[in-house]
Amino acid sequence: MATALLIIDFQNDFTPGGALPVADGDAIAGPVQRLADALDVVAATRDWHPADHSSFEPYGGPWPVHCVRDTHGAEFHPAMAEIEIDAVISKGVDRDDPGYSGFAGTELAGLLRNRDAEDVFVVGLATEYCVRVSAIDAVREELEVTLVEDGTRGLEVHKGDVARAIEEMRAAGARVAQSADVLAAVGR
Ligand code: VGL
Ligand code: ZN
Repeated sequence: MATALLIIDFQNDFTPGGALPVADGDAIAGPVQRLADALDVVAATRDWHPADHSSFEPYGGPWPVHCVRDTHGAEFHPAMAEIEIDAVISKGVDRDDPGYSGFAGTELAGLLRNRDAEDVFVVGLATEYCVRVSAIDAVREELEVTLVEDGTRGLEVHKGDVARAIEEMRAAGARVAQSADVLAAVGR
């Protein structure tokens, strides 16, 4: 059985200076890089929206325009350049698909299965949206799922959203750990 790091949407628009910034979103860089070095397979999702995506405010959605495909905002955060990524999964590609889950309508589950990666560590942005939904879908795919808490940050639109999301992931069957403990456990 192999280990995998699933990096959710560590993109310019979700980090300070971006269109939908997560406060401190860039602070996950260290844990994400250390985990990427230590785990067997690295898969990274990216929010990859058309310019008229239904989640955008001008089209009736809740969010400012963000992560429009092939724009600077949709590019991975510069810290990702240090990481050897085995697979990139684009999501939210269709106008009417919210694209919160890295698993819905993508090849991600099959890819992890092909690599025998059943032990999946989840990091990225934002904790209570794409990280939450992806981690819960990973449990549904019968993977062993660990949320690495210091490898994720949230938007916290409402106070307590991040804490509630973490409890929801735990209740669904995900473990919650800190990167130092994961690194110690895998012996690197
Ligand atoms: C996300 C809001 C809108 C995320 C994506 O990556 O968590 N959040 N699109
Ligand atoms: Zn989005």
